[in-house]
Amino acid sequence: MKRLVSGIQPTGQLTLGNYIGAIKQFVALQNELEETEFFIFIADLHAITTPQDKTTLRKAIKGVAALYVACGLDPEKVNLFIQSEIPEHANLGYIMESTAYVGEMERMTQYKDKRLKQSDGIRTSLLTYPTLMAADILLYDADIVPIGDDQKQHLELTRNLAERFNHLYGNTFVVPEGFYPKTGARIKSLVDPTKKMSKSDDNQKAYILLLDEINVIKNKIKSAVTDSDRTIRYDVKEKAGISNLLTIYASLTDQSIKSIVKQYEGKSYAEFKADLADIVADTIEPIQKRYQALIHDPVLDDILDKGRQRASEIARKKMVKVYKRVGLGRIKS
Ligand code: ATP
Ligand code: LTN
Repeated sequence: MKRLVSGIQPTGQLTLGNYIGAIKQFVALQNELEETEFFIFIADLHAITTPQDKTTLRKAIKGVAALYVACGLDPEKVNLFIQSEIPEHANLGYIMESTAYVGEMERMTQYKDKRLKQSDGIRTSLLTYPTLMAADILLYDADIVPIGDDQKQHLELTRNLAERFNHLYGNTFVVPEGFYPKTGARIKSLVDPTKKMSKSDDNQKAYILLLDEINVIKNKIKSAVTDSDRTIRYDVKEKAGISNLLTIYASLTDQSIKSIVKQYEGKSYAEFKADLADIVADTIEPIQKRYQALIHDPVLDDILDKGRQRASEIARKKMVKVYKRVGLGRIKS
């Protein structure tokens, strides 16, 4: 049986970018992939690489879990759990720090970008973040890791670390493959379509939150930055805004961009945006209803307990093997 692993951070609230780039893929994959066990976790340890308010963080952890299920993740098929509840993630993270080189960490573009946004007080864990991510994946011998393309570099590093460790200590880890969505790999900001849609953006108009009010969502789409030209066509360089909206349209309706462009030949941006606003609203409204029903339901804790139990079983065994390979601790007589 193969294994699929992916994580999502409980920082801020989930955006349409997260939905299209990650959650929607998980939901499709859970129904498509046979003979594959799914491990999806809330990466709360990753969240504290930057300062967090503890009450907000606690709330976001369960909120993200509830939203995953509301978006269609099936707890019968998927082990959904919280990263910090499995201490082996941090344990293996340290082993990965002892496998990786500082130069490799410093070359990570996400680190370089995030460091620029902060002037001082940059936490060491922000630098070593990719080693924890590698641990998240290697702990479960993941074969498949679905991620947005912004995480490609981290996955490449994970593959290198797995190979390096296997070479140093003997074959221990499966070298994972990335799995990138065809459309919607990177949804862009609605205000500056050259940047990715990010929940940590300072401008609230840049992103659509899955829990934004429906009217707010529609307005954000309608006021998305486009260009002064009038034709609706896909051209990321010249028409980044419209191209981004086309990508969203295509992902949510499972149509090709080509057929959408044809459908809107001769139509105005306003018409196109109004239709897209309805499509986005129709996707998100039922998710919000399911979320409201679930967030205070004890069944959510049952789901997270069940996920933790299964994840823990595998993680514990793996760490015993890793410690043995590295020569840590004592051999039980
Ligand atoms: P931040 O925006 O605060 O940097 P993030 O949303 O990128 O955070 P995560 O919450 O860890 O970070 O992302 C979860 C998943 O969603 C990842 O697989 C990531 O690649 C994907 N994702 C995030 N933003 C987008 C986006 N704009 N388009 C497509 N996928 C995205
Ligand atoms: N770094 C990822 C979230 C993440 C992840 C993982 C994804 C943490 N651990 C393991 C896949 C597998 C992000 O910021 N999107």
